[in-house]
Parts: sequence; C-alpha cells; structure tokens
Amino acid sequence: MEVAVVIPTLNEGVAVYELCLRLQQVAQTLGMSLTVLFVDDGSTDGTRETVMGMKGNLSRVDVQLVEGPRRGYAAAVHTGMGLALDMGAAWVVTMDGDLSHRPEDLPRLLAALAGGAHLALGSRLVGNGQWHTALWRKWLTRLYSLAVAALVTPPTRDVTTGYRAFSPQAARIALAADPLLGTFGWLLAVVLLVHRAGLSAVEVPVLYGPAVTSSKLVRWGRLLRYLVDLTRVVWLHHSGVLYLPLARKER
Ligand SMILES: Nc1nc2c(ncn2[C@@H]2O[C@H](COP(=O)(O)OP(=O)(O)OP(=O)(O)O)[C@@H](O)[C@H]2O)c(=O)[nH]1
Ligand SMILES: [Mg+2]
Repeated sequence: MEVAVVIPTLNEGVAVYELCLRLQQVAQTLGMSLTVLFVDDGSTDGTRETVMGMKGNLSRVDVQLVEGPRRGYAAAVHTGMGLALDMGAAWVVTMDGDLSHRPEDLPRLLAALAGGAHLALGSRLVGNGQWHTALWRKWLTRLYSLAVAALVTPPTRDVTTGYRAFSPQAARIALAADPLLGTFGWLLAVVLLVHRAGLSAVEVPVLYGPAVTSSKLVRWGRLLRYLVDLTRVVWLHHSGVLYLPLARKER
C-alpha cells in the first residue's frame, strides 16, 4: 500500500461521496493508489451505507470502513493510524470528512514528505494558507496558536488542523499520544512528540473549508475546550510526562 488516508466521520453522509470522488481524481493525477479508512463510531445519517456503497467501485481508491463504539475524534484517528501502519502504509494521511480539508491539497502534503519531512501539517497560518470560517473562530485559533507558541514553543503555528501527512516513523511516534488528552490536546501532543523525537515537521499552506456539515467536535465552549486541553498538555510537556511513552519505547 502506498498511502493510507484516515478519515474520522460522524454524520458526514452529505460529504463522503464527493470526498471519495475527489480523492479518486487526486490519486489518478498522482498515479498512485490510496487506501481510504473511514473510522466511524456512531453515524446515524447513512454515512456508513454511502461508504460501503463505494467499496470496490472506485479506481485507485480502496475504501474501507472501520466501525467501533463512540470514543470521539482523537480515538478514531488514533485507531485509523494504527490500522494504517499495520497494513504497511508508506505514508499516513489524516483528514476531516466534511470537505473542509480539500483532497486537492493532498499532493502538496505528500510532496513535503517526499522532500524529506516526517510530518507535513496542513496550515492556515502560513504562506497563502486560508480558511473559510467565522471571524471569531479565526481569532480564537490565532490566540490559541500564540498561547501554544508562548507556552511550549512548538515548531509550528497551526496546531489545530487535523489535515496532516506522516512518515511511518512519525505516525508510530504519534500513536504515543493518548486520545484521552482531548481533541486539541491530542493534536498538539502529536506535534510535540514528533518534534521531541527529532523528526522534521513542516507546515504546508492549505485552503481550508467551507465544511458542508456543522461542527460535531465543539458545538459550544470551544474556548473552554482549548483551555482545558492546552493546560493538560502544557503541564505534561513541562513535567516530561508527555514523553514517557517514547522513553519506554526507546529502551
Ligand atoms: N469517528 C468520529 N469522528 C468524529 C467525531 N467527532 C468528529 N468527528 C469527525 O472529525 C472530523 C472533524 O470534526 P468537525 O466536526 O468537522 O470538527 P470542527 O469543529 O469543524 O473542527 P475543524 O474542522 O477543525 O474546524 C469530521 O470528519 C467529523 O465527522 C467522533 O466522535 N467520532
Ligand atoms: Mg469541520
């Protein structure tokens, strides 16, 4: 398998068909095959049925559905990444299933890996990166990024998008991040772990959104969620506890 694309879905029925067609187009343009792992743990809107309907019906895109009990975004991505590694993926991509992450940006993320990076982060805050979302969310994300930079000086500006491409080495390290850190905590912990392991991470500008479905991650209290997740990861980072799983692996 060349590239595995992990897509967590919760009620993305109106998006997944178009998403797969556009991924197919990208795969054809790149002349490579993609295994697309939809990790769905609770959709009730026909998402799973649509995904299953595409299985075996696309060229260069092998669609797979992974189901399980409802455990949230981070656990779904974590599960999908583990499966992708077990399947022998050369590169592992994670992206949202609501079309806010555009398949057309995938070649640039993969090009960064081909250029030697271990982690390519889709970023709205560098170069010509852009996003279509409410102004308050843009500023909240910018403030969060500034807080992260001040508290843990990560090598990256946009640590809240889940549109990422990993080398197998980086993906294995990312699996040391505990999904219980919460969505934003987990996304940040992955970046910190990869950085700490000395693997290169680069930010690649992406054009973000608009999503065709409303947010399931945070319906209210995004600021509170940022604060709770950030506090937890900053504490673990400064006390070194975040890196214990890596230390255990190194032994
Ligand atoms: N399997 C699974 N997927 C989820 C869950 N919560 C969210 N997702 C998926 O994770 C992706 C991101 O969730 P969104 O609801 O789009 O998050 P958001 O608040 O819009 O966040 P941004 O897209 O970063 O702005 C989407 O594909 C969702 O369907 C969950 O509990 N389980
Ligand atoms: Mg979204």
